[in-house]
Amino acid sequence: MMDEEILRLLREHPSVFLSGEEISRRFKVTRTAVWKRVKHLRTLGYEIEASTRSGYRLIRSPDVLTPSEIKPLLTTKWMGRTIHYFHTIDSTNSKAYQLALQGAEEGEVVIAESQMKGRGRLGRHWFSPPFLNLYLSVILRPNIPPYRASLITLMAAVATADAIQKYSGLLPMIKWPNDILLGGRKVAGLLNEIHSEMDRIHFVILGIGVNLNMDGKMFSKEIRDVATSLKRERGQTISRKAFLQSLLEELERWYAIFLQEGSATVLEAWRERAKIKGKRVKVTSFGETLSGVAVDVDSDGALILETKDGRQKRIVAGDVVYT
Ligand code: BTX
Repeated sequence: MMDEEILRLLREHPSVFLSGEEISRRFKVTRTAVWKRVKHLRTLGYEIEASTRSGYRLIRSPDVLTPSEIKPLLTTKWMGRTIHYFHTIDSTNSKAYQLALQGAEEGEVVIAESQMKGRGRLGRHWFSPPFLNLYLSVILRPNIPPYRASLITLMAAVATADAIQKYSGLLPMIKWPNDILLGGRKVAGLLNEIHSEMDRIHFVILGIGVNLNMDGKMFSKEIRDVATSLKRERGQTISRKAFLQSLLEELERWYAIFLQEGSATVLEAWRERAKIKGKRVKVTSFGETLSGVAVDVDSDGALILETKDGRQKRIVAGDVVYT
């Protein structure tokens, strides 16, 4: 807590030194205690100039996703205004789920620098090394029936793809239902979990993982050929803070569009990014694998597949491979 307060004070006076005495007076602690906090902040990557005569001055902040780093950058009205930040956590989705059960509000966000048990769909693992990427979960409380919840996944995929494009100039594609690809490789994944009754959603946890600064060799062997990062594609280090700001902005914008205009605008943007119509695909859904041609997604976000015998199948969940 005191670290955050000291940082706030130093940020408020970017071009002058603040004396140790002044800081210690403000927080009613000794000058030695202030010096200890400064040393600690330095270990976190804050570059703080210290002079025995003049005091302390903040030179540069590290690219960490703490609330005090993120909040001044936020342009959103409500999304991400409350941030639950963790250095390490099992899974941001699990934490957000717990918080939502305890009454956390729509727009509260859980962010972690790394995840020990980052989750993909169907019990799969999401590779989540520290300080390189983005792992976040947003709590939403949409007033829609549960059968329409997969539209939230589509909405979030569009928002994530837009944030990537706006930030990097690269052109991401969406693969049904939840992969964001750059150059055919997965740069981001979405895991949405809902808590609902038969006809009412209590909340949706929108889990988003975006690979930002991982280099090729940092990916585990299993995913090296199928995964990528923005840095890998763009050849430049990405500011995680700036990207997060962009992502929250796009999520807030697309969620508002979804709530106000219904699914049509979201689906149009999704189709434009997915270009799925006419693609030959193999879909695995609930243990069954089907081959055919993708026709479209319907108004609830389900995939419509035309099988060899000319019949159309509606698939609500599954994995797609292009063939
Ligand atoms: P998915 O089931 O579609 O994808 C998981 C598969 O993707 C894995 O089996 C592996 O092959 C591959 N993979 C694993 N890690 C990565 C990675 N970092 N980059 C690219 N490919 C990878 C996708 O599930 C949903 C992922 C959501 C992750 C977010 S992070 C924040 C939130 N918290 C949490 O626990 N999960 C979500």
